[in-house]
This record gives sequence, structure tokens and C-alpha cells, in this order.
Amino acid sequence: MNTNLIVAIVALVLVIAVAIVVWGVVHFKRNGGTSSDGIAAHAREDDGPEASDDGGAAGRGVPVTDAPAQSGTTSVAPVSAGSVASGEPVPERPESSASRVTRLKAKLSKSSNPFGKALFNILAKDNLSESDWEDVEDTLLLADVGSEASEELVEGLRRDSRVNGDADPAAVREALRSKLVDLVNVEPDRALNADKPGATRPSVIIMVGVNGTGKTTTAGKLARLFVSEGKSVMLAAADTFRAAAADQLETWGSKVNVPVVRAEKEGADPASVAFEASRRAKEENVDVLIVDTAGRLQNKANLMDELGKIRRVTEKNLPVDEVLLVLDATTGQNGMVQAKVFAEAIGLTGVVLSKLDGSAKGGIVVSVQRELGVPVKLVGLGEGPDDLAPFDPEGFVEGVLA
Ligand SMILES: Nc1nc2c(ncn2[C@@H]2O[C@H](COP(=O)(O)OP(=O)(O)OP(=O)(O)O)[C@@H](O)[C@H]2O)c(=O)[nH]1
Ligand SMILES: [Mg+2]
Repeated sequence: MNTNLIVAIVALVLVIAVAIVVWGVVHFKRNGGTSSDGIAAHAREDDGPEASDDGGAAGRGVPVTDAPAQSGTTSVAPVSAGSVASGEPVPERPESSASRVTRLKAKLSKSSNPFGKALFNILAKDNLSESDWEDVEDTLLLADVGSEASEELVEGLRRDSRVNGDADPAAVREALRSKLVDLVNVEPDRALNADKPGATRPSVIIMVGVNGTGKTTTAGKLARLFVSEGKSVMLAAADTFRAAAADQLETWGSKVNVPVVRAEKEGADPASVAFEASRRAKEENVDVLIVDTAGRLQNKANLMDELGKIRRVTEKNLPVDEVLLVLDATTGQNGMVQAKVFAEAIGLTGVVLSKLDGSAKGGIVVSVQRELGVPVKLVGLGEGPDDLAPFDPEGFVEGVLA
């Protein structure tokens, strides 16, 4: 081969190599200096978010700006939100808290929640027999009030002169009403911590619970509730098992123009999403950050540990004010077992009782509060976007007695 040809080939190879290097640098800069492997890589505890002060985000290519996502190059997607830019849908205006309480009270009384009515029908009889009292207790047990509370209520009613003898129905109803309110209203402080005077800002709420209880729906509804109060909200899709879970949350967010922080890839470390979201919430000084997590069975120890990790990593940026357990009211007493394990794994500050519209078992309100010592703060009464209301014990009892 002649020397000129060899020189020409070497020169060509050098030019190509230089071009590749230049392209690589430009591409790297355009991505805000992020690496391309992403957090999808793996939620290993040893190199996970807890291993470094930034929750592992930096080393995993979590972008530090809100630059547009480069598909496949970032791991936690930039905040996405419904936009009010021209051509985009105008954000919905969620129903106010006061209006939904009135509407949902009516809904509760129309729903299949007959235990109050059944109790009243027995108690309004003249001269109650032993078997009537047994029926009262059975009715309470069937409604999931729990055995201890049922016994207490029956004893209280038996002692009450308004119930014994030939009392008029109005007096019996009043006796039953006040005893049920006493039973339900054991935890007077039901306000969400984010709504309390002097709440930390941003307030952080983590939603937890077993599969399908209504966590994502409740996170979406809750975002709307805060928006209706004029608060700024951010959502975090820390359910990274399925991309559909983040899409579901994004649909909720986009309707009310609430940004959603999500992982770019399925299987990313949920703690990294929580870390990134809490960092952004702090940076943007939003009022409330709501973190949705994947459903998990309480007997899967590794998944329960993951919840603890999500909490600890979030706390590197912001204190966690609230952990809400979403409990499906139709699950009945089985929900109690779940609730206890979640309380141990992550600590709970409140319960959301979802699907109360489809349940004859509203008595779980009584057992969950007595056994866990945490208040029911919210109730879900349907699949509609604003079918979530603060739990109101008096209204609840009126509903079951209506
Ligand atoms: N009737 C009724 N349905 C509800 C309520 N809350 C949630 N749902 C429905 O319950 C189903 C499950 O809700 P999701 O929010 O996806 O439940 P999840 O807990 O996020 O589920 P995973 O993430 O899979 O664990 C959906 O069909 C919701 O519409 C409620 O208060 N009443
Ligand atoms: Mg979900």
C-alpha cells in the first residue's frame, strides 16, 4: 500500500474520532449533564438514595432543571402539568369543601349503609327481649363495628332509660344517635396537617395502602381539594411498578393544572422519585406535595421496608407531615390487619376510608380509630373527581340513621 493512502486513512479515522467526541460533548451538555442510565437502573439499598445525601438522584442522572425530557436520557421526568397555554384545556375548578360535605352527606344517607336504620328499628320496639339485644349486637358486628365496641354500645343502650321501656321513638333515636357519635368521635382532631395553622410548607403527604384501595384516586381527589382551597400542589408518582400508575396520576394532575413528578422508566426506584419530588417541591415552594405509592401487601416485608425508605429519603429534603392509609371500606375487618402493619412500617397520621358509598360496613370507622388510635380524616364516597370529603362524625351518624 502506498504511503499516501495510509496517511489518508489515518487522517480520516482521526477526523471521525474527533467528530464523535465533539458530538458526545454537545449531546451531554444539552442533557444538562445527565448520564444516560437513569434510576430505572435499580432500587438497590447499597447504592440507593440513602447511600448519598441527595437521595442518589445526582449519581442516577436525575435532572436538576426542568428542561424538556430527552427520551431515554433522564430518569425522573421533568414536572409535567396541564398547561394553560393557548390550545390547552382550561383547568377545572374543583368543588369547594363546604359544598361537597353537604352533597356527600346526602349521598351517604342514600347509600347502602343500613346498620343505623336496622338498629333503630329494633330499639324502637316496646319492651326489648334478650333476643332483640342479641340482634342489636349482631347488627353492629355485621357492620364491622368490632366486638369490643359493639358490646360497649349495647351495654350503654341497655342502661339508657330512653331505650328501655315505652320511650317514644324520637327519644330512642336521640339516645342511639348520641351513643354512636360518642363511639365515632373519639379523635377530635381530624384536620389534615397541611390545613392546620402554622403547617410546614411545603407540607408532605404520603399515600399508602394495599393494592386497589384507592390511593391514586384519593391522591388525585385530594389535590383537587387543596386546589379548591387555593393551595399550590405537586404530585409525585412514586408507584413505579407500572407506567400506567404514573399516567393515571398525571391525568388527575392535568385537569387541575397540578404538576406531576414521575420516573421516566418503569421499575425505577420509588424513593428516588420521592427524593426528586420533595427537592422540587421545596425549590418551588409549593404548599402541598402528595406522594402516591404502589399498592403492597402488608405481608411482603421488602415492600414494607421500601415504604420506610421512601419516607426517610423524602425527609432529607422536607419533613413528612402526613402519612395517610387508604383503607377500602368494603374490606371490613381484614382492613384492620393491614392497618396495623402499615402503622408499624411507616407510621400513620390518618386514615382515608374509601368506597364508603358501596359499603354496608361503615362500622370500620369505629374499629380503625379505636385500634389504631389515628383518626379517619377523609372519606371517599364515589368515583367522581370530587367525591372525597373530610370525615364528619355527626354527619356520618346522621347518614347511617337516615
Ligand atoms: N365507588 C368508589 N370507588 C372508588 C373510590 N375510590 C377509588 N375507587 C375506585 O377504586 C379503583 C381503584 O382505585 P385506584 O386509585 O387505582 O387504587 P390504588 O390504591 O391506587 O391501586 P394500586 O395503585 O393498584 O394499588 C378505581 O376504579 C377507583 O375509581 C370511592 O371512594 N368509591
Ligand atoms: Mg395506584
